[in-house]
Amino acid sequence: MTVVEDFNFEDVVKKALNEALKERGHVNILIAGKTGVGKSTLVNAVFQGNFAITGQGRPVSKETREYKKEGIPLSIFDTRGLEMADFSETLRELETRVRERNRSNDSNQHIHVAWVCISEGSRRVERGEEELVKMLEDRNIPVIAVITKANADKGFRTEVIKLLPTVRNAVRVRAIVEELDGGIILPSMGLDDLVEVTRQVVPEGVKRAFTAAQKIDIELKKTQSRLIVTGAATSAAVMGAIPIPHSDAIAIVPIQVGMLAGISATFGLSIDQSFITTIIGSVIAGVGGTFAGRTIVASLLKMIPVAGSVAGGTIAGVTAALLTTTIGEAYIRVLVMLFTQNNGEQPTPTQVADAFKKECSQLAIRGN
Ligand SMILES: Nc1nc2c(ncn2[C@@H]2O[C@H](COP(=O)(O)OP(=O)(O)OP(=O)(O)O)[C@@H](O)[C@H]2O)c(=O)[nH]1
Ligand SMILES: [Mg+2]
Repeated sequence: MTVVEDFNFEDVVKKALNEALKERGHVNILIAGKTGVGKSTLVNAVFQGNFAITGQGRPVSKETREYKKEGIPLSIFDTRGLEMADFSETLRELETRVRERNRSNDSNQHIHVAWVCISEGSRRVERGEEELVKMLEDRNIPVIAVITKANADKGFRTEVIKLLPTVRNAVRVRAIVEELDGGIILPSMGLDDLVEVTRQVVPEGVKRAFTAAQKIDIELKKTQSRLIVTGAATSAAVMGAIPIPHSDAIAIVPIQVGMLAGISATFGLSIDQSFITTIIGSVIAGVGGTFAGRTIVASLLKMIPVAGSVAGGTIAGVTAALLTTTIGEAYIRVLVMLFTQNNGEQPTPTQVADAFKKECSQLAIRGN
């Protein structure tokens, strides 16, 4: 039996999907702060999917709730009660949970970063907040102080850093557009800084999950996706250079399917098998007109049972790499456009498939 006959399209897709999800990981963020400081508003401003207002969340302890959303690789642990006179009970409970989670062998379970939110208008840091920061740093969880509802610093940020010396950074944010008397409009601010600072401190293994879940910095999704394209192009070049008759074009298909799944995951699309199959359909429909495209399409079709009679072809290493890069870059362009149009929220599978098909057919025109 040859390598070619071993391939099964469904298996290729399933494997690509599992790997993309595994490599993306899951990021867990603890958000603490007095009631009303703007935690939920902040979460909704930074992350996809109206995270904090969708439902009540699962109670983790008396004062903490966990928020998750299908398809988004993020959990938010929303904690309050630290301003209460008996905050030590809240803190102890939280410490137990954090210790349990961070002992897990599965790093996707750990709390990776904490945002301790203090409203700028309050002009003070509470004892409970100081103790919380200390407790988290003792457990090696990086803390970022978030100064919410920012509109007049008056030296407060410096004060926060002085009182909470172990925080990695203190970021002033305004999560919503604010309208002052007299029609003065203050735009939102600081969200991009908060995303950048947070991305820097989360562990390497969940940076992709964080990049996917946030909706502020689309460039970040693009940069991270380009690394996937480069890796895939290199693998494709290697595969294309191995002289196995009739199998080399087929051999690069899993690489390209993996690349498309990886980019989808990095942008924060909710992906499943049918989604990936659909976007591969977009490539086939769009790029099929070019010479190099025909080779690839032929090999793709061969793996889809209905079209099994179409012959596979051979493809040179350089062509394989170039084609992989072209398809990857086209897909990134499409996702950047759609996410930007959608203010960082994910487009529907149909929107992605249609736009990608269109982009690929433009490639076909250029390629001829
Ligand atoms: N002006 C202004 N108002 C804000 C900002 N962020 C939040 N708010 C307002 O503050 C109020 C409380 O915000 P939430 O996000 O519900 O606060 P929270 O911390 O989640 O409150 P709890 O869930 O009760 O602990 C809402 O009316 C928000 O619109 C901001 O940056 N500027
Ligand atoms: Mg809230």
